[in-house]
Formats: sequence, C-alpha cells, structure tokens
Amino acid sequence: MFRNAATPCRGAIGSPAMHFRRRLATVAQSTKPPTAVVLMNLGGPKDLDSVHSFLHNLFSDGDLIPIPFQSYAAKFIAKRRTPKIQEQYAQIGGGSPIHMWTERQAKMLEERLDKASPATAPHKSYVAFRYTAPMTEETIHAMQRDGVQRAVALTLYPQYSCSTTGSSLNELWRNLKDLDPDQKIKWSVVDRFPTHPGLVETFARHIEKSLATYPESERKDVVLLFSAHSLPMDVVNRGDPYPQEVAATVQAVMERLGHSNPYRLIWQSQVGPKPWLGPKPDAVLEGYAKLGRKNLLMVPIAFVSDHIETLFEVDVEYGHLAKEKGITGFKRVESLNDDPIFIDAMADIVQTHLAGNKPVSNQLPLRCPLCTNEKCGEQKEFFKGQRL
Ligand code: GF9
Ligand code: FES
Repeated sequence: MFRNAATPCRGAIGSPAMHFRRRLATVAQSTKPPTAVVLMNLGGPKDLDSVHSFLHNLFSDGDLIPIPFQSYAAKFIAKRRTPKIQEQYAQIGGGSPIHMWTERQAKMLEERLDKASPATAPHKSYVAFRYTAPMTEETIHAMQRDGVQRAVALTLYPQYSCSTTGSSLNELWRNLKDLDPDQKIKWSVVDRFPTHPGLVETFARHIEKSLATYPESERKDVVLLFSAHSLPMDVVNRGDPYPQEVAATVQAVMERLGHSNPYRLIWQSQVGPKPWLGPKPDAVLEGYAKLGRKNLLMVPIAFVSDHIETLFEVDVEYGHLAKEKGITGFKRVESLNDDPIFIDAMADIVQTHLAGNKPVSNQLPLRCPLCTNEKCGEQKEFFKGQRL
C-alpha cells in the first residue's frame, strides 16, 4: 500500500525507527567529504627570517619572470635583495599580515558558505600561497587527508593577470599532475571577479568613509587615486587581461559613487630597469603637487588585504613624499581585509559558481594573443576539461 505526505504513517514520529533514521542522516551528513575552497594569493614573509625564501621562491617563478639559468639567478637576486626588503618589513611590524587576513577570510567564508549553500556543505577552506607557506603542494596533501573529492580554486586577485592568478593556476596544475594523477579531486575555478556588486560596494563604502574625514568644503574636490600593482610593458603588450579588468573595477566603483569625485587610475610598485605600465605614484604626486592639488586619496584596487605595497609603499614612502611636496591631504582608504560585506561578496561568488556547475569561465581558456608559455595552454586545457 502506498502512503503519501497527507497520510503519514501513524506513530512514526518519535518512533525508534524514525529516531534511528534521523541519526543515520546526521552521521551520513557529517561524514560527507567537504567541498574544498582553495584561496589563492601571493603570500608574504611572516617574519624577517622568511624574507629570503619568499624572494627566492618569487624569482624562481618562471611563469612570472622567465630568466635564463633561473635557479642560479633566483639565488643570486634573492640574496642581493633580502636586506633591503627585510628593512621594509621591519617598518611594518616585522612581517606581512597576509597570513592573518587570508586565514580570517578563509574561516569567515567557510561559515557563510555552509549557511548559504547547504547542498554543497560542509565547506572547508584551504589557503594556497604562491611564494610562502602554505604552498600548493602542502595544501593538496591536506585536502587528500581530508578526503576531498570536489574543490574550487578561488583566486583572491579580483582581476586576472597571467603573472598572478595565471601563475597560481599553473602551479596548481603542475602539482596535481604529480600528486593526484588519477584525478580523484574534481576542480573548478573562480578566476576573476572584477565587477562583482559586493566587491564594488565594499570599495565604495571604504572610499566614502575616508572622504568623510576631509573638511566638508574640500570633500568633492578630493582626487581619488585608484592604485594597482603595475605590470612590465612586455606583459601588457602580449595581451594580459589585467589592465582592462582593473579599469573595469574602477569604472564600476565610480558609477556606484555617482561620480562624486575626480579620479585617475595609477600603477605602483615598479622594480628594475624594464619599462612598466604607468603613471607611477611618485610622478603622480609630483605632478599634482605642481597643479596645486592638496587632497589625494589613494585607493588600493587590485589587492583584497593589506600587504607591503599598502603599509610600506603607500603609507610610509608615498606618505613621506606627499609631505615633502606639500600635499597636506594625502590619505589611503582601508583595505577590504575582513570586512563582512566583502566576505559576503566572496560567499556569493562561490555559491553562484557552485550552482552554475561549470569548471571555468569563458575567459579562462583564452590565452594571451602573444603568449609563448606552453604551460599556460596546458593549465587551461586541464581545468577546462574537468567533468564535474
Ligand atoms: C603583480 C598584482 C598584480 C620582477 C621584479 C624584479 C614581472 C613582476 C609583476 C606583476 C602583483 C600583484 C601584478 C617582476 C617581473 N612582474 N610583478 N610582473 N605583479 N615582477 O614580470 Cl595584484
Ligand atoms: Fe597569458 Fe600565457 S601569458 S596565457
């Protein structure tokens, strides 16, 4: 005989059989392997002793800086640059806060995802830094110990560059070939989110909060200087998507602000003798000082947490230069860090991605028009070919 919802089995509620079935369901749920969310970012030395290995790993990255005799050159350059970089980290408290912020972001994201997407719960966050621990290899081992079968590679760079997210994905692909040859873990990728409304909202609110600290009579003339990490011109000219995507974020934020202020997009952190995308902040500060601009508000637009480029370069170096040049209203907006609105945005991005059931975006498979790095092609094919 058939029973339907309208005619429940008499006496089932609270019966020993029902109780047992419920308990089984709970156990089954808690032993379900977690959906892994792997937060990818650059990493940074957590203390002064880690500076050398950080630099060594950075200069060993052939996807970022292809140099002849890479391993020898990396040793040499890292050793030569370590003292100066140590001094910079000493001035921001003795190390990079990126570990602390990324761990916080990971934990908060995990909690929100379990609430927002019960179908894919439980979620477990992992961190994979490119140049400091925990690095990709260690993270994959941890995921294997946890029995992960489904993973999302989530970049923490809002805009895609082959030198950032591309390098992290190449590193992930290389490690997976060795560590998971039978492809027990199915992967999908969140490769960029330059104009996500939650991201834009968080930037906009941080800008509004800083603008409110200027005298009301000067507020609408404060120049917003959106500042992103620069790229070498050869990277730009091979067709890297990053400059366009950074500009898209800036445009979306300005639209959200109703174009309340004048603004420019500028490019910081150039190093070495090669040509880089500009204008750079020191030249910009000098130019605007000459043009009589006293109120400049820096907006870091390409990183989601504090790091040496905000805490040292902007706050210390450019802060000092601004003072010298008579720019009395030089300030910086707060980084996104653990702002709950930003974490909500990340949760929305991952949840929407999981519901879409697609391994990669339509952009990821397209290589730069002038790409000569065969690894990029293989990485893209690998992630595109995932069968979820
Ligand atoms: C970057 C973000 C965007 C060597 C330095 C001596 C090179 C480089 C970058 C881009 C970081 C964060 C971009 C080089 C050579 N690049 N940095 N490219 N970095 N340093 O090609 Cl959000
Ligand atoms: Fe952009 Fe290879 S450098 S795809």
